[in-house]
Amino acid sequence: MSAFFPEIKDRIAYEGPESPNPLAYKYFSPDREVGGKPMAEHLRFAVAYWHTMQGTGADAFGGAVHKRTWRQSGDPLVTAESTLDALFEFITKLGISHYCFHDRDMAPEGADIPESNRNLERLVRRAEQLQKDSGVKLLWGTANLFSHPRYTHGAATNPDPLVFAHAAAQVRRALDATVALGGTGYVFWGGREGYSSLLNTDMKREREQLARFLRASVEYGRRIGFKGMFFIEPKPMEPTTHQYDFDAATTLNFLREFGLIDDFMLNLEANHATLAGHSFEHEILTASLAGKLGSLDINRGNPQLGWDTDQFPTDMHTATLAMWVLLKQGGLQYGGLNFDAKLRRGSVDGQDLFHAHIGGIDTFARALLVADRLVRTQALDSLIEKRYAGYDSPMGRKIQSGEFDLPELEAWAVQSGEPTLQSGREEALENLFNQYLYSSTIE
Ligand code: XLS
Ligand code: CA
Ligand code: CA
Repeated sequence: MSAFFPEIKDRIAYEGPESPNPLAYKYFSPDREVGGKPMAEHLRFAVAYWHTMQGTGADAFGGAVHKRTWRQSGDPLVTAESTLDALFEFITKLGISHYCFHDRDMAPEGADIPESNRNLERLVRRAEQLQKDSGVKLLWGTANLFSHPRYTHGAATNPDPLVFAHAAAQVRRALDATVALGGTGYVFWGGREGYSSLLNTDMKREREQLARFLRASVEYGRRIGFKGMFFIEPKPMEPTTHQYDFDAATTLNFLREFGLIDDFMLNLEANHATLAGHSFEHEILTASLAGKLGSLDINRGNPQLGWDTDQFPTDMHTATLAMWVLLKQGGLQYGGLNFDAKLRRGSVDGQDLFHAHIGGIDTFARALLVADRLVRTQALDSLIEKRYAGYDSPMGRKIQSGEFDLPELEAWAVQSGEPTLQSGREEALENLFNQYLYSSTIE
């Protein structure tokens, strides 16, 4: 139990908002009941295998600086096994419930497809056992279709059908693994599915290929008994200049255009939302209104840097608005809150992984409490409703029923005269929101 994080002796405990202990939760109290169910069930936090276990702090200007005891072996399979063991020790000590992985996070790529498959099967068997022993669960699985050199020009959208086939082979096995491990979701993030120049790109063909790939993947997944949800994760750019799954609205349109809308929901990431020029809450609401809010990748970008920095989430404002929308749609049936976030290069210690996750967990735990209070008091919703009260008048109702024509409305406008301009009260509402945010009542 203490093989990889000996400096953390016990499971991180809830000690309340005034605790001076940096290795304790101030707000996350898993069994506390919120709106009829335990806090932990609302949040379903997941650790991201790729960042948390495999992050090295490398950036474009320098290599690995985060040294980890679980990757000391020179043998890739032995390293894969100890990385998996370390993941379970970490999640257990954190006291949360889930993880997410890419096929190539869990098991190293072999010399050919059969060897890669054998590696994955071996690690999946070990993960099954670790899940059984610890009670930790898989939230979602995915395939890494972007790191290997063969995917330089994309996977499903690659101009070469043999690359398309390699990607299909990988998704097949990643789906097998997700089913074996009981994942409730399977994610497709675009990876290199996009383009850097229209001078060499047949966009029509590439989008059609992507749709064919997704359809075949859904068919295979259902055939092998996958009962969870398929998610698409939008991102506007990086690594390509223009990704086909740009944002929630673009992705929903793509799914509708190709008849895939019934088979997918969206996995939305905060940093991808801001890269697309949106707020996280805008993306979440866009998906929720379409009945397609499936899961969240929680992190944050950096407005000064403007790229996909994947920092741990600490912004209460955004987190609260996210939880507010989420509660109003009745939670996430198949998804959860996945920490797709990495340590800064200078945070070199294993202990920093605990500080980072504790901060993110507490941010969303407090956000859940504030959002729950906002929903219960209807403080904002009742004011929003009032703003549209004109539609409760006889003519307002008529307009809403759609049974009107333009001359009729002209006659009404002439008879009624100029409308009174009403204040939107934006500043007052910001104050009200802050009052909820910083109130100690929820504690
Ligand atoms: C990259 C994505 C990726 C997906 C899973 O920017 O966030 O990590 O979540 O492939
Ligand atoms: Ca992500
Ligand atoms: Ca990201």
